[in-house]
Amino acid sequence: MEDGKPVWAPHPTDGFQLGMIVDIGADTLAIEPLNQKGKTFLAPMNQVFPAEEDVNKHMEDNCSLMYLNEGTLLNNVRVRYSKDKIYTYVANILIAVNPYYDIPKLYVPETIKSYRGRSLGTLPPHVYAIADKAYRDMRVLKMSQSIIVSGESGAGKTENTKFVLRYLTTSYGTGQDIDERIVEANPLLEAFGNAKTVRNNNSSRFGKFVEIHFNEKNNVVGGFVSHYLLEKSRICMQSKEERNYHIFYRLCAGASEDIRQKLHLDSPDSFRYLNQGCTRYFASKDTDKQIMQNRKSPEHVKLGALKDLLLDDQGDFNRMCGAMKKIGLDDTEKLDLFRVVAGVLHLGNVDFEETGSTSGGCILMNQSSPTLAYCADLLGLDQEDLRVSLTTRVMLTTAGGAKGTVIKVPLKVEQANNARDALAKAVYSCLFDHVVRRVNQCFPFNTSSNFIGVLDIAGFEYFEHNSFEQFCINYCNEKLQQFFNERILKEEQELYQKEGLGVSEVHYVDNQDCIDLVEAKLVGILDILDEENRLPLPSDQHFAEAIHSKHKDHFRLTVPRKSKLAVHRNVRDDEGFMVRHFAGAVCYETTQFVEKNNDALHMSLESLVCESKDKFVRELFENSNNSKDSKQKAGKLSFISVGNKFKVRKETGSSFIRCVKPNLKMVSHQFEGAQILSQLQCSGMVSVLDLMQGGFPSRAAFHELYNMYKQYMPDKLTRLDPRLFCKALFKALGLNENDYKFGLTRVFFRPGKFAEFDQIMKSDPDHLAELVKKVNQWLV
Ligand code: AOV
Ligand code: MG
Repeated sequence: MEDGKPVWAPHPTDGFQLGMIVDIGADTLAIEPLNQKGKTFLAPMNQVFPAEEDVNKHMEDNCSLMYLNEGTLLNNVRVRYSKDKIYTYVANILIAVNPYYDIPKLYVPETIKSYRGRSLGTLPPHVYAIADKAYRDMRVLKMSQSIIVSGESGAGKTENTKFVLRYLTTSYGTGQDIDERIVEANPLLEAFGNAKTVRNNNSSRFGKFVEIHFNEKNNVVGGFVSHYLLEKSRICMQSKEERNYHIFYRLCAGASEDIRQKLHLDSPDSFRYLNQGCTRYFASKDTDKQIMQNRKSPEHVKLGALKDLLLDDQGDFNRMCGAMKKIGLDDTEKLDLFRVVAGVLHLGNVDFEETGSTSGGCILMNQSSPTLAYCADLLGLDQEDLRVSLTTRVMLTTAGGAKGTVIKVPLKVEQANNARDALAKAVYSCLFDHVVRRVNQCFPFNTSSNFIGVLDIAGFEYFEHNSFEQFCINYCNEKLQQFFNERILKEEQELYQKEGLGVSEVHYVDNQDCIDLVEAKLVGILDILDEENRLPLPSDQHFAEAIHSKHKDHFRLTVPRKSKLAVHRNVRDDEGFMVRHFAGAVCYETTQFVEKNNDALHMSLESLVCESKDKFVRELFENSNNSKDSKQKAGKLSFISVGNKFKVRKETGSSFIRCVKPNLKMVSHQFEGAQILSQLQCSGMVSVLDLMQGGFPSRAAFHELYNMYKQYMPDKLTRLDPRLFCKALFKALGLNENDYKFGLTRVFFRPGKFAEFDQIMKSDPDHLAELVKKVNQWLV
């Protein structure tokens, strides 16, 4: 960095601000902001970066900039966002900023058509270009492809995933039902697996990997959805401004009178599982306005539905029913789903109170209420059996040598509440498994040559209170980050090698130690947790102690400072642990870890539902193999497998889409620099830039350059083969030899140098004539 040249220096809210270096200290720089003369401030040297000469210029591929660093990346993304150009490449990686409004024509059928068969970079950056690249790679390399979509909640992962699916089925489908079904499965999955949270009105509370399968002619033949980690705690409890899964409210709002009566439905306010959170769709006026802009459906506008917030769920109910019909669910199947949903709602309303007797058990509160009867009826259970199973627990005693005597232990109120909630969670999560299974039956295929898979899982999460869910999600992301590092960095090095560039190896931070900390046999946190669950009296506290004692001096693990955990709750020091993830340190509270890993449904309840009179309910449990041990394994395996899936599937090609949330208000045209910067850092984009800055990020094949520039050049030169043509041209132009390298098939440029070269070639005619003269001279 030189004196007098503009630099990007840290700014608390914008991320970076433009300034000039006015003094250089030992490890700090004195910076004078460009727009605030005289307001000089100090900044750490490693947080100040050279800026481009023209900061209003933007590039489709960030690697075409002269300086590759977090300052120029953030600025490039910002300038583009302000012009509604939400997509930007960093080499082959796509950055997608959520616009929070419908950008005209961005996704229309004509746009889909225009991207078909076009290589990356020939048209403006787009999620369609990534989809088409995956398709072409699959066809040419005869190899399945994965597209990994990541980003924080509300960044646009699910929307972009849907655009990819829509693109592939439209462009490469056979025009049959199946294409439409792959797209229409989404509303159904979202009804059961999405909910309103403070971060996203339509937040996916499960991860998914959607595969589109192709035959040997590379046409769409079917699809397959795998899902991971449905957030179960939400079924029984939501925070104030959040909601339960959409389906509950939609059913209450939209069901026909006939169904309402059959299922004894009422307003959401009357159900415990719904009335702790917000029972309406939109929490604030701001989001209402936003949604109003987003939703263009005529029925909304006509009904003035946004005033009456309930009506939105009604509209969504109708849309969902439409989608169900399109994918082939008949009325009986639909009613099966609704019956179980209603059953869960009524189950939630069952209340207990102390008996007052010495046995210390509990009884049903308000015995005359029909709640229990409704629930038993809807789930096909015997009312009396249900009551007994909720208030007692069957245990096998070993006392007095009489091995295996069955006794019934009365439950305390709190235990009965837990049993009820465990049952609700088990029923609903089996129902969700069923929905996914059912959706998969809608696009079956006999044979498939290859697939393109799209992974949409929650990104790295870090809240004020972090529990088991965040732990699982962050662990998944740790695995995905490792995969990203290996893929991007390894590929880059392999390319340099293949082209004979002789560039020294690039280094990156390996996070294997963090992954081991979680998944290692016996000493990994997951195994320690399982071990805890096997104890007669598992406790969160003992679990935390076990972790700390097994990993005393682990670089990635520390005991959180008291202040961190104990701010709002009375949590003891040892009831938590802090993990240094690749994206930052996160403090986990172990409260409820044991319970959440377990979600134990006690034996009597389990056998009760397994023997339900209702065939549908019975099958829900049969198919999901709900026995405690296998369920525990399956639950854990499902998220381990998110990460492992990619390890095993190294043989698939992969592309990355990094989604970015522009602001916390969920509004359009607002770019909050600092928090966008932190997302770019977390997603590994900044490390990629570091790699590129030291390497040769822009590259062009000889024949491409030849075709691009031969029109400007004299005949003598165009008779050379493309490689020699380029060599001669570069020499004639007097390009600095440090700025580029010739590989076997292409030329590699240092950051920004290709753009410089291109500018010379496309300069005004006089200048070009001058150039041609030079080339001629050189050739003589
Ligand atoms: P997420 O999948 O990343 O969050 P979504 O894909 O659900 O985020 O996006 C959140 C909301 O942003 C959507 O409901 C849209 O209103 C809006 N949005 C996203 N992308 C676009 C786009 N390209 N054009 C217009 N609006 C968009 V989460 O599932 O919460 O992690 O868990
Ligand atoms: Mg989502």
